[in-house]
Amino acid sequence: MFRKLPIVLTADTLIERAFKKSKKIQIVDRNPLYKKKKIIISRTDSFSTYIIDSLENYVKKFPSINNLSLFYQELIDIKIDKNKLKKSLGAVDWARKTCQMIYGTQAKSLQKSKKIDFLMKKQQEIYGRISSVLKQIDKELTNLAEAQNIMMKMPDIYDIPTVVIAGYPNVGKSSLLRCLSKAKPEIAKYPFTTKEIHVGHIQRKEKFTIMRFQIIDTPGLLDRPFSDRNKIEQQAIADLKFLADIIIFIIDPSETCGYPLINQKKLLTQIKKMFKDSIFIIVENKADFKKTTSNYLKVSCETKQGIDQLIDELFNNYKEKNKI
Ligand SMILES: Nc1nc2c(ncn2[C@@H]2O[C@H](COP(=O)(O)OP(=O)(O)O)[C@@H](O)[C@H]2O)c(=O)[nH]1
Ligand SMILES: [Mg+2]
Repeated sequence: MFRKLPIVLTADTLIERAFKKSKKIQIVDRNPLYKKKKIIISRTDSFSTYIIDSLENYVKKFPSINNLSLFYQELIDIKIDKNKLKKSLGAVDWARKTCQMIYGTQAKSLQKSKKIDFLMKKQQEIYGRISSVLKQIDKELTNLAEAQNIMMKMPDIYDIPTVVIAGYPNVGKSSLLRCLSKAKPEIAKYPFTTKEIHVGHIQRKEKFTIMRFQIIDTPGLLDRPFSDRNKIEQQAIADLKFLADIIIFIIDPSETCGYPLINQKKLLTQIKKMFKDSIFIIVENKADFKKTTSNYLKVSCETKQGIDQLIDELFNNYKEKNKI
């Protein structure tokens, strides 16, 4: 999602790179005076433009946080101080404009003069003033770099219909995610816990379009009673509310998962209370091993029985609720 953000450099590194690039410039001219003049002008231009363009790129490519989905806004809120970030972006934009102004006004006097001493003095002045502006925003650049670093590690979650899988450990959540996904699920870090988030996708051709779901397994989050949670985990669960159009809750009637059926049903009641707006599909897994007489859909991740029916239910329930 945010992997392609530009890498924000510190003031010193930016200046160093701008110098390095400008020093590579050579000019061929038989007239030694013109040659010197042209080199000074071109190098000054290269130095200034490199810095102005970099600053512009940092601000332009930064995602507008208010336009992101609520899930990301919440994630970002936990890790990043939005006001501080706004201030940093503002400061970087101010620096860009200031550098542009410094270069714009001074560049004209470079063009007019033929005195190498004067040209060199002007060049040094431009270098000095631009460098000093950059140094003033060094802290802001570091802030931006930190914010980007956090965002780049965020899981790729898109604004498309989303299925979240819940149920006690070992009931078959990861197995079901693999069963339903077209490709191997991607694994990303949940930015503020040690937990991971596993994301797969499923799509189906409908009458007029291709309908696509992302399916998410959040190991360690929706698999225990909520009273056991620390604050950060509670927040992570709360964030999932913005995502979960559908919850697939898996029950393991064989109890080979190690948890009695009665506890599994208690967890279901808890999750239902928390995810009031989501569609619930309750499945009994491990049907190859044990089946009950309940009305729940019976599936097996081993033999794939019931999986096609589950996929039908996913698409049909979503379409029905959203009147598609
Ligand atoms: N017999 C049988 N075993 C299953 C089935 N689905 C999962 N398992 C097994 O149950 C164990 C836990 O599965 P896993 O997907 O890791 O559960 P999770 O902890 O909920 O993600 C694994 O050993 C799986 O092989 C199934 O449909 N039938
Ligand atoms: Mg698992």
